[in-house]
Amino acid sequence: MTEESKKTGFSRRSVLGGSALAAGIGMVGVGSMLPQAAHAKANNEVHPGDLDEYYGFWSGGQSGEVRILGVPSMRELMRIPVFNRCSATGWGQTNESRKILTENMLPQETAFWADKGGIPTNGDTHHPHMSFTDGAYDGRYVFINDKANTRVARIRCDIMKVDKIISIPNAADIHGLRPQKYPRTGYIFANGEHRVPLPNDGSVLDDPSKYHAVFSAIDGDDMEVKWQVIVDGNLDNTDADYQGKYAFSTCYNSEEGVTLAEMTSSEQDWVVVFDIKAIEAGVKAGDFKVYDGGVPVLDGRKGSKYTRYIPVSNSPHGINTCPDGKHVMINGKLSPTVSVMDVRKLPDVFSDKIKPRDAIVAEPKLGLGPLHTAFDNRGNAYTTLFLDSQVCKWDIEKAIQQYGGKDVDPIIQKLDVHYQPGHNHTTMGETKDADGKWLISLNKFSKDRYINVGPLKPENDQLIDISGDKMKLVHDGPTFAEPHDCIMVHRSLVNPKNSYGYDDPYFADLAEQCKKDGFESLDEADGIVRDGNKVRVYMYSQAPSFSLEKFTVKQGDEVTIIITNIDDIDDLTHGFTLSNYGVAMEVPPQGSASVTFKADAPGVHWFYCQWFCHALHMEMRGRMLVEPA
Ligand code: RUQ
Ligand code: CUA
Repeated sequence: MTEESKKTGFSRRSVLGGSALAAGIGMVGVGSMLPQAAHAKANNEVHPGDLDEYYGFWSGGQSGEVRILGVPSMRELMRIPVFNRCSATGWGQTNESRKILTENMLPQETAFWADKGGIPTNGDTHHPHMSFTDGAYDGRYVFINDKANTRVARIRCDIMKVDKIISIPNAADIHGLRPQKYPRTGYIFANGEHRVPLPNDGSVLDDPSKYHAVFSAIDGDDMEVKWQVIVDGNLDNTDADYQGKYAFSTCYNSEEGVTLAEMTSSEQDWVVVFDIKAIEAGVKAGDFKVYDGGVPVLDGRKGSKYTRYIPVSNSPHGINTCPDGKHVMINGKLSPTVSVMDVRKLPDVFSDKIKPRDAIVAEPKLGLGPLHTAFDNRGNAYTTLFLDSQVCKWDIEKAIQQYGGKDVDPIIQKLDVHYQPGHNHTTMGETKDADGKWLISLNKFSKDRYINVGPLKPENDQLIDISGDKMKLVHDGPTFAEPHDCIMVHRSLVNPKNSYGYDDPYFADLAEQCKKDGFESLDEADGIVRDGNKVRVYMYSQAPSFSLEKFTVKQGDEVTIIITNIDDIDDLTHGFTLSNYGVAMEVPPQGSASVTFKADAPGVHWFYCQWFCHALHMEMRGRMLVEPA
């Protein structure tokens, strides 16, 4: 029983365990009897008109997007389309987004997608992380992985849109992703989780002994993969130190198996530590091979000078660097323990002065299914227990003392969460500026916490007040599939613009084309340019009208619509929807958007603005007249 449940004499498990009892008192009754909810102090309330203190960047999991939530209100503020198609904004359809989605594909991907719409329309985002300078968030970018199609994307935080997407060669299925924290980002470290042949061209198929997992270092400034390292085992989650020397990844498949039974057969797996300086020297010295994408690939398998393998219990999962800059928590998953690695011992591990296992300085037994650990600024760690459906708060120093033989208990409190937490996060807790105010538990199941919406239930992200001695659950927040992970960044560090500005690099191609077509600038471009069967239609929009009330094209023309929004007041987005052509896009303030399609349906087609922008918004429309061929 937890602290809370002791007070009232029943536990959540005993209530929910008896379905007859639950049915008898009704779910509303159960909810209102939950002790934490009853005693929650409502300092998470953000009153109407008041602003949140933190930006939360939530991954959207298999929805392929990133979401911005306000914390502590937990209001969803925005969705940033990344690897998905977005009906509202035209992401995946506009020429600008399609360029970003395709320009850094590998040649074989371009060929593969050519007859499938040109781009994958799904993604699986897990780990959003902001760029760092000197161990602190710097507000420039958020990076995110795509496990489904082996990509990494970058979001510009001044406009909250993706500006780069790259495909990672040689690796398969990017899972763990973290930026370098020091001196700056710098590298984005990305784990290819699944082992595949290298090259994966069909010459090797059902021979897993010839498969590899590959670790990648991407330059966050130019978004190019600078080097890769082949490892033994596989790569799950990753993190970096606060010194700029090492990165480390968990491996749950040291067995190098391809079935569940094989992958879980051994009692021990490991964490692989990468020596960044040694790898950079290896690249300089030419100690690599090149497979795909022109990237240097170093051999970091056992015995290599670039890596060390630190044994930990079977199937570790999350890895989290503590804001103290010294400790790294390796979450046991199948083991009830968290292994604490001291980064100060790593130089001795690499020089073979001590055994790899000697870098472990504590291993508290916390409960069943530890997956991820978060931190406050008072020396405490918070670990999710997936199987126990709890968050465990524990004292790092006491865990180290206990490992040294002292009779102390590091566990401070276990709080029930609902249900099965994966990641958890504290405000600013993944930086040296951890502030110990809020903890989010990203629970994989909501079960009975909300009115029933059918067989597919939302996930449940719970907000926990950690500012006092005890954790207090204060809010349940349903989310759609499936925020794996989030970060919470103080609002003082993020400074988005209210409008783009016509000279934004986002519109560079359009600006160039509009000059070639004889217009002064995008905000003045208005008219039709015919170039064979290619027609470019320029217009600008100002509430409540488009500068063109109609335009005429011929059936079969390839039409490009280029629209610039010249409204210069805040929060005045227009849209362009072309009816019965499947065309829709966002036209942002002081910015442009373009889309290209084939005018193959003759007749009258209304285009209209789909952002309610004005009292005469309904009248903000015009006609495309398509002459039959
Ligand atoms: S992993 S639930 Cu994709 Cu971040 Cu741990
Ligand atoms: Cu512009 Cu509605």
